Amino acid sequence: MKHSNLEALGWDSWFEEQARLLCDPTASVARVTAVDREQLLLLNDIGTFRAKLSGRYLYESVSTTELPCVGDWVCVLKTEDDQYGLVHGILERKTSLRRKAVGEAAKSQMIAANVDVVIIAQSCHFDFNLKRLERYLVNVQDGGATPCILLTKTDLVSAKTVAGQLDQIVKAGITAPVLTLSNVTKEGIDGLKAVLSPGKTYCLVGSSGIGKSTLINDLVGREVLETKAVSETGEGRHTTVRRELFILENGAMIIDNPGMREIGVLSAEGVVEASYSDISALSEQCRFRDCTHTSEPGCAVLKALKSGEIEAEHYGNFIKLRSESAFHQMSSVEKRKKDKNFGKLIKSVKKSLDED
Ligand SMILES: Nc1nc2c(ncn2[C@@H]2O[C@H](COP(=O)(O)OP(=O)(O)OP(=O)(O)O)[C@@H](O)[C@H]2O)c(=O)[nH]1
Ligand SMILES: [Mg+2]
Ligand SMILES: [Zn+2]
Repeated sequence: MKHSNLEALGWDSWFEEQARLLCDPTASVARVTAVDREQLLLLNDIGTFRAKLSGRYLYESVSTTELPCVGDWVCVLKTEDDQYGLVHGILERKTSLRRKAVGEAAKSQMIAANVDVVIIAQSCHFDFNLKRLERYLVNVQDGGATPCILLTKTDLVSAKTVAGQLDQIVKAGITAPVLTLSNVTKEGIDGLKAVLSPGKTYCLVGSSGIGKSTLINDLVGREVLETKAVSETGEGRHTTVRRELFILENGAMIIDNPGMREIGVLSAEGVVEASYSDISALSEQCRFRDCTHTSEPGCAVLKALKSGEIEAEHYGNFIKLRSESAFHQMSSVEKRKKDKNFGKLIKSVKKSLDED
């Protein structure tokens, strides 16, 4: 296997090693740029092509809880005569962005894989929400990518409103970098472009109608994505319906996503704590190492709450997020159910493969 020009797509020696262990010697590797049901759009150093999951992969990977998603690196077999490539494995993910499926405590949904930076976008106009921002930050932290915050539509609010929002972010102890921009006046776009590095993958997430696709069109330099004004009735709100990776002129990669109405928190033990830097710093001074900061004597977090050093609302968000996080809610019943759901998914994919 030779992967001379894949570095531009994020390939490195770490993935090379994964491929050596996992891929058939006759296979090559490619990156998933979009997923349409069971059909994948792949990209390698030669170009873009379509692929499907091999039956063998599906049968053998029942223990793997994930199917390929945008950003994944896969092992694929394809001859020149084949219309579709056949994917027989996913390389281990360096990072992932997931969310908790709405309404189901322990079920996760993949958003994207092998992302370097997640750009959490909120519109200054009717969308700014600190609690939601914190939820995204927890999920980004959980998957191992780096967060960056982007406030859009600055043309629709006063400079004072933007400054107030920036101030709230800082006051909440959020240390991620924050950028602001308007797709209309283009103010701030150069600032964003300056942080997008070649060979790195960025994932743009946020609510519907905040200008994600408009921004990507601007960055790509042509209308690769449909954009639409949010309707007053709230009907048909989502303009973008699939996740898709685009390569910018400077070589940076950016993933567009459908708007998310809810972001369920899904995190391993300790991740919520880790993304609240002020609370985790205080917790070093708690009397008990496993302090939950709710009722224990000698709790430094409760002390700071009493003295007003941390705000009640901030503390409340932390407690709520932690109790919501999948780790806390996962029961053995749900774990079993999760396995069953995956089995069902495999079955439906197999069925659709058989139909082709
Ligand atoms: N005033 C103003 N309008 C904007 C800005 N950015 C985007 N819009 C408009 O907002 C509407 C929604 O933009 P989209 O780019 O489709 O939003 P999206 O985030 O991709 O939405 P989904 O695909 O549904 O998630 C469109 O009518 C855009 O023209 C901005 O910075 N300022
Ligand atoms: Mg969109
Ligand atoms: Zn404590």
